[in-house]
Amino acid sequence: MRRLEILHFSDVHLGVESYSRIDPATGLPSRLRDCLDALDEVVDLAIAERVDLVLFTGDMYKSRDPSPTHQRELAKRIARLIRAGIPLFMLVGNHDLPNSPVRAHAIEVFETLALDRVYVAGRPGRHLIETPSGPIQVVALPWVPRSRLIRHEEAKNLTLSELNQRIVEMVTAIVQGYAVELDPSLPAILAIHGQVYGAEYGSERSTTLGQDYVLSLGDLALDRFDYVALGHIHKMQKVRDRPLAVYAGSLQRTDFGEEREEKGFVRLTISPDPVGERPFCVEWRFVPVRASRPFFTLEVDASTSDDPTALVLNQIERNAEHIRNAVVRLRVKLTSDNESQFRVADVRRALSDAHYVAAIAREVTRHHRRRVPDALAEQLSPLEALELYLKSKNVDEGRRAILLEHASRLIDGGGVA
Ligand SMILES: [Mn+2]
Repeated sequence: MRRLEILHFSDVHLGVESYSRIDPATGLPSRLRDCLDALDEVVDLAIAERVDLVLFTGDMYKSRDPSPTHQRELAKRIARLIRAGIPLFMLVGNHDLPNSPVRAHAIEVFETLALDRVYVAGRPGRHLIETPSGPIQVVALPWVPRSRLIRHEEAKNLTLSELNQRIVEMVTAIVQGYAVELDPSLPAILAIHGQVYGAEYGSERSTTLGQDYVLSLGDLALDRFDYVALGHIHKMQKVRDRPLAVYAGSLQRTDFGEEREEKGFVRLTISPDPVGERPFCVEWRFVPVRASRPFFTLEVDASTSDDPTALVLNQIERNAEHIRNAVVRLRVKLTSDNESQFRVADVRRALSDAHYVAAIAREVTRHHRRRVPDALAEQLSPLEALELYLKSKNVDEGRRAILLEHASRLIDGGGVA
């Protein structure tokens, strides 16, 4: 065997298009473009470096019902790999799976077509893949839906954690069964879509993380594998060293929980190693994706400012580099005293270099109301009271005059039908 060059990527989520601008010419959302550009970087590098295998560890789409446009765009990229003679192995993730086992999963069509060098794992299995540099073994563990392993009558008497425990036991036994059948003279990869113990995930992901089964890598006959390719968690991370186990992470950020995560994919080389415990050694590097859309949160504490708008505009200017082309959210702290001085239209205009403004969130601290002494309150006319109120809210004079004029007309107009 020669050196095996492998590219591992994951969690594409074609169809996640929130925070998009709509291209007026094509009507397509800009975040679809982002996803496709990232996917192109994967395919371009695989072809430029003539890798032996491209490995995808699940969640190709946002949902199990991708649109024809999403399917066509993926098919174009797969066709490029096929033309270049590069084998592609794809795992099915939870987002790609239908509810019913008789329905097709979202990438099943590529299996049904029986394409040369394209492998799709919708269920656990052991695969022998011929690559330009020799054969490699892949044990596949796609997402396993609860309903496929445990019958409904059985499941209804179990708690969630008992159910998950059962799934972990079954899945672990399946992997161990495949592991003993592996040829120790050939390199072997374990490819998993799912959560494993010891992995970290972003704070704001509103998925089912926490409710699903969690695998313990140490129980999965790891001494038989040279690399564990992981998918499902969007944060790129190495989970262990021997054998190397890595979450490639997603190619794009899907929400602000992933703001600080670097996005990309994994390039690894498996080469013969005459001295090691296994006959192979693995080197790897993380390749950042240039097309990954930055996310940026700007927090401004304007609670002591007389002119919160000016303060925020100044902060926007200082952070211009982070804001340009990014999905931006602004969080500004105000008080009930200066809230009315915050001119959101001006702020929005100043953010026009952003790719998308996700939110301008005001956090207002309510001060104790300035109470008008009771005796005085008795003497005030409604208009005078309103004027006092507007002054206390720092509404400027011109606007105050307009509001008072309208109020006066309302009060004098009297009769409401
Ligand atoms: Mn997933």
